[in-house]
Amino acid sequence: MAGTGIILHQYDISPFSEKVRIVLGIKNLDWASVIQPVIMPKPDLLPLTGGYRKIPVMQIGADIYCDTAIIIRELERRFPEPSIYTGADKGISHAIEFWADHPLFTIACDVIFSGGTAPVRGNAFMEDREKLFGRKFDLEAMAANQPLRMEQLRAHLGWVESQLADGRAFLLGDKPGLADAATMYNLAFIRWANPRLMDAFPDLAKLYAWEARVKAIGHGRRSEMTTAEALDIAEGATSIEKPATDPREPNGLKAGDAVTVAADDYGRDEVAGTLVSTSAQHVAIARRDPRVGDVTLHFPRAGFFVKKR
Ligand SMILES: N[C@@H](CCC(=O)N[C@@H](CS)C(=O)NCC(=O)O)C(=O)O
Repeated sequence: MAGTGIILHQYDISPFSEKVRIVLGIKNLDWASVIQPVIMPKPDLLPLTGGYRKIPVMQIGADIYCDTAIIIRELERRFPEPSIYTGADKGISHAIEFWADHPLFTIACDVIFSGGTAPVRGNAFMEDREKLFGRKFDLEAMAANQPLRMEQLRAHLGWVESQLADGRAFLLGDKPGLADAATMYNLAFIRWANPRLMDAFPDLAKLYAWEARVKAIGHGRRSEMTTAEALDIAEGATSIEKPATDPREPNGLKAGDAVTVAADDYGRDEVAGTLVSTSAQHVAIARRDPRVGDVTLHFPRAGFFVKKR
């Protein structure tokens, strides 16, 4: 077990996991990797998450962090040095993260899924992802759009190149931070799927040099853990979260409320629990599961809906 107690439920090709792994590298932390399935079912993940199926999920004892935004926020809170912020960039770093996780990630998926690595209709992976997104994919339309998406990718990557124009080593200065991790995982995803797509932009020399620098950061110190070990750790631990709801909650949420939490984009499975704590950036709910006992689940507020049951 890693001395930090960090357990990352993930799989190696998961782009969002790569975002967290880079942050673990920036902070040079030791962590345990628990490999979870790439598609449903996920019988050794759902007891921890109450139905949230996306990857990665971070576990520290009986505290379960769902979504990379809350995972990284918690890593920064528990392990502040070196910081994911490089200076006066706390707001803009999260705005860059949201851009990377939504429009940039969507473009990355579109160029990959129709750019020479097109998945085959009817295979288990595609069927799983169609369920995740709640719609049938129109593969012909995606393939037709792929050249147009490449133009958009070039425009977005052009912003990265401009950001590096003054010779800085990383996006917001001399040190790597959240903006680098969030931007980089998309590029690593495209490169993993099809290096030809990533190498299609000869005018982006500074971006390619930056890509190599971020890659060199590595992933901190990783060890392997089984799903059973992780579930046993949750069962034997107690959450550290204390009841503390924000008195300025816009809709009057308070500790003890029965609520559901769900993503507002894709994979909208509702997780039910009892409200423990809130802030503008965080919500924690408690729930009990027969396998792991009492656990506390943490989600970000941006990108999620919290509803009273
Ligand atoms: N907003 C989520 C997105 C996570 C996400 O979409 N993860 C992908 C893998 S990289 C996923 O869960 N795909 C479905 C699956 O693995 O079952 C986050 O930041 O963690």
